[in-house]
Amino acid sequence: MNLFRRAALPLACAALLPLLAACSQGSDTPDKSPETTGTHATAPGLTVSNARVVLAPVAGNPAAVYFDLSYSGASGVSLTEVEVEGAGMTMIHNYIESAGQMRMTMADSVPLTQGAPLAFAPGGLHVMAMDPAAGLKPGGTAKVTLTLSNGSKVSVAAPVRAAGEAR
Ligand SMILES: [Cu+2]
Repeated sequence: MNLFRRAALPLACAALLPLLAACSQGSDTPDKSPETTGTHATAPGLTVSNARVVLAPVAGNPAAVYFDLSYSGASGVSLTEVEVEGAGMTMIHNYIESAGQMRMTMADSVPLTQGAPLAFAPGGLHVMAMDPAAGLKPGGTAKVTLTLSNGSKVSVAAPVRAAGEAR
């Protein structure tokens, strides 16, 4: 992703969904440092890594969930749900470019393709978790469970970060 898009995306998101503060935070570069890597786990063909939950600046506002996926399983499988223990309803969001503008959209499911890693990251695919409980605190961990269209599930322990921390 080039610098222009990285800088522009949070603005577009903030304009569209002003209440979803998790979308409107800064445009810092995703953190790849090893100490922030989420617990690795595998389902048939699916590897989840670098999972993290980023809280909103205002307590109780939606949190954002990011992770990296790689897939080597059967074709025709998609990611259909991501649950966060201690939070309410979740939604998978993405950004699409429409008439030269980036818009945040709902993604009901995300197809998994062999050999095509997917990054859920700021400015792109992400999960929003409504109503995070007070028990989700920076420095803690949250159980994040991914469900695939074939019924398999994988859970990872994702570090919880404050709004201002590296995402
Ligand atoms: Cu969003």
